[in-house]
Amino acid sequence: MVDTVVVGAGFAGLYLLHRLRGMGYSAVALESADDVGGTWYWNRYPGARCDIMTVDYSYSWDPDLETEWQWSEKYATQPEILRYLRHVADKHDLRRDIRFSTRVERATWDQPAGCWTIVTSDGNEIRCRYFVMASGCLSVPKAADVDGVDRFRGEVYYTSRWPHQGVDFTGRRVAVIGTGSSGVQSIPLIAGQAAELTVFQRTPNFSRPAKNGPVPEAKLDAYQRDRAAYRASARWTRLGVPVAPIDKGALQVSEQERLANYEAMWESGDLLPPSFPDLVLSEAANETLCEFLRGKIRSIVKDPVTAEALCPKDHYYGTKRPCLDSGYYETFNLPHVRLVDLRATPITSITEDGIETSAATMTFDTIVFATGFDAITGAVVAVDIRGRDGLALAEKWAEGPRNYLGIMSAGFPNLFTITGPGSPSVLSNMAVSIEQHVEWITDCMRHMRERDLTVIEPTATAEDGWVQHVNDFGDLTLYPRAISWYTGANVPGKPRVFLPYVGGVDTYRRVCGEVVSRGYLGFSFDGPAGRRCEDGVICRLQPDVQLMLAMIGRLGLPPMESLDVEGARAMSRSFAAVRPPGPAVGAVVDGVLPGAAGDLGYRLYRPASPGPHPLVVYFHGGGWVLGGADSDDPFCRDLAVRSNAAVISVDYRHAPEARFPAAVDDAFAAVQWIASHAEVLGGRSGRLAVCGWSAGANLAAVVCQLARDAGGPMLSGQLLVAPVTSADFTRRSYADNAEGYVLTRALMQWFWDHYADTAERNDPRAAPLLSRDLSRLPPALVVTCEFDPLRDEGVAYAEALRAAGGDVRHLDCRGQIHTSLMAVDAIMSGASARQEMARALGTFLHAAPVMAAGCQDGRARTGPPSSAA
Ligand code: N01
Repeated sequence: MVDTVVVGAGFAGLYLLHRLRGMGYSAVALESADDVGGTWYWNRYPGARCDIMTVDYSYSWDPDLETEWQWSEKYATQPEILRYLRHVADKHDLRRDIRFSTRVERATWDQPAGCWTIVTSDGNEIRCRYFVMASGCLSVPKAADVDGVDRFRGEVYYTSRWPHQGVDFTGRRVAVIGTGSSGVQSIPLIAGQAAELTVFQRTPNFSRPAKNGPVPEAKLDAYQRDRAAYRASARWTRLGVPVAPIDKGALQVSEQERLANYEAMWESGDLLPPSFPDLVLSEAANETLCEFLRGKIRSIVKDPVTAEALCPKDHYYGTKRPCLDSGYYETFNLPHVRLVDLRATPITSITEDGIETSAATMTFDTIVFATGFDAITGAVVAVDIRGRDGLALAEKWAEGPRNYLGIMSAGFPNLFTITGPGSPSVLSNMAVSIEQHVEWITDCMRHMRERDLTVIEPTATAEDGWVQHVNDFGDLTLYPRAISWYTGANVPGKPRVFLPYVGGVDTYRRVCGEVVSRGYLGFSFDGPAGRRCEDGVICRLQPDVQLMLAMIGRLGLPPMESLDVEGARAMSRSFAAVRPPGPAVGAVVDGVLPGAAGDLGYRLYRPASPGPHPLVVYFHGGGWVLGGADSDDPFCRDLAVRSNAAVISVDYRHAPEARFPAAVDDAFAAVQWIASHAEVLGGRSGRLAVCGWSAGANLAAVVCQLARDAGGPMLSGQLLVAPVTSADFTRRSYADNAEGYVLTRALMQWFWDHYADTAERNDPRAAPLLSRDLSRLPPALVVTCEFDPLRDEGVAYAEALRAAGGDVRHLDCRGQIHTSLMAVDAIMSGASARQEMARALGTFLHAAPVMAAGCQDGRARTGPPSSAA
């Protein structure tokens, strides 16, 4: 029995062994190769080298190593990296705990004993408390899924399993299948030897010149000046490499500035240069880079047909792993090199003598498969791992991996994965991510030892929450759209799930730290000291909402309620001035209409399609105290574009200058005027809905009640976004979300105090939820946000409308805060809710309008709706 069995003796396994030993744990590493090195042991093809600068792609845990090992090049070759890992193994005497040429076949959790039984390829059994898969993300070669491979009588090589003695291609006719990093790196060197080289390309990949050479001076300076500080800064970057971020998007700068950045990127020979943050988010932004790179390919490759075939057009830059190369595109200008575009002429089979495509039969002496890996999950599910109650990990992950933090999976106690799915892994500098996992896992073991705990396992709640969070983050980006090994799409039959965590090394590290500081949130422990569990979900906000809150936090602004009214209005205006403008609409017209006590401004947004359009009267938010057409402008634009309705955002008098019921009187007067002037406004008569956000939604709800009681105007629907429906602060959402989510309990109190006297707050024109009669109102969509003090009063209003027989839908926006749905083009996770709102408006406005009660039964009622108070 050993404390820990480690699978793999690559970058991760070696550090883990060292660290475990230092902490006094017994450990054995099982390695299928006959030496250390992992990926750098196997991938010996010509041209194999790293493409993150080697000073970054190296260990930071041994300070002496940092000075005693000098990298000869910016991007070290495979032999040099392998020498480095061997040196580390020798220096720290790690080999004595590694069993080479030993493959792990099976691992079974022994519940009563609380340990794992590991069965190896030589038939041995090892029992251990902890079992750690340090088996690498790119270690299981993808099976050759081309018909007839076994028939070929010539030589066959796989870049991922290259012969140790090397291959001499001199005088040979060579085929290379695959143009990922391995193909792109090896093709120029194979072309240098071969008599003929034919490259079979299914999908062109983006590649930039590596410009290899000595480590750049600036980099070396930064690194040598203070190595510890340099490494520390890498740990808190998005990609695990110290790069100064650019805070503007590609579409926010001039074309000149954008192209200058792309040119610098091309010249840098750096895989991860400073780049625009919207490249991973926006199709339009990314396309500018794609086109720049296509231009480079066209300028290098002389034959225009070949150049065009080499231009990636089916994915956005970065969504398939981009490459760095040394003369890749130039290789296609050589007379003995040709490209076969498999999209145009697919391989039909491999024959005894060569390769047959739909267009030709070609003869070869040698075929090289550079066809990639069953990435990220492949090596983990390759072992028959059985957890509690015989649960097979491969079965549990049949529809895609499920785990917590990418580190542990429920049902598999004491099993850890290093750089597993759901962690930054392949989207980061692997050296940094490996060290973080090794340290987190071993710290966790120490935590358990110190507390007399022997078994750890994530809870189902925590795991579900993490899987959701990983997917939420991925879905914000362009990554999941590509057919790539990031999504498992390269392996036939593998479930298509975006596998890595896209939130970045820094965010991920913070989250892992928070899990620990909250008592290992989401993990259950057992052992002689008893059972303990702090259950919960670590990331509940939508990722972009979380980032927005962090950014607002960094501004260090005073709470709005601590300001005077003018100060609060100025703060609101300054927010409006810096956010994205929202989509373009057909026309924007500013005008005035008669309110209850004087003219009111309005802003009309017409869709680009030919009118007349149905009309939506919109009331802005701002606690009846601040805001206006400007503050809610992007949302109104978005609504107009998505719903194809004309949106008319009307002003109303603000408190405290004009207190309750001035805003209500204005809102109702505006709706009445718009209803009778629809055609003048370019709208369609008889198709009118109301909408509002926050205090504006309060007014929209009240207007519907007033219109019903007054016998008109006829309204087709009401869209209430995060509405204020009562002044009751005792609901749970007020306690849960009192602080931290922009709209605070204190701010809401401040708004109410400015708007209405305490006695007036029970008037249903201030608190529509308190109306005694909620029947015969227009169909409604009530939208609430999970982290909003107003959430429960919105829910209560939807329930009350339904109880009164209304046609009402409630949309609960998971992970959103009160203000986030308004942040068009900033909070992308709100887009589906905004689409849902637009769809609801479309349904309202294309159905027959609801007749106000008075019109239907001839008993028009005027005055305020009846109060339940
Ligand atoms: O594998 P890949 P790789 N018929 O999956 C094609 C890392 N790495 O070994 O895209 C025809 O990227 C496949 O086509 P398609 C790095 O993270 C790093 O090159 O599926 N073609 C693709 O072109 C990298 O991303 C370095 O349409 C077939 C190619 O084979 C990762 O490892 C160096 C096919 C596979 O490309 C994997 O790279 C090397 C078929 N049946 C690798 N099946 C560094 O520089 C597959 N293909 C550090």
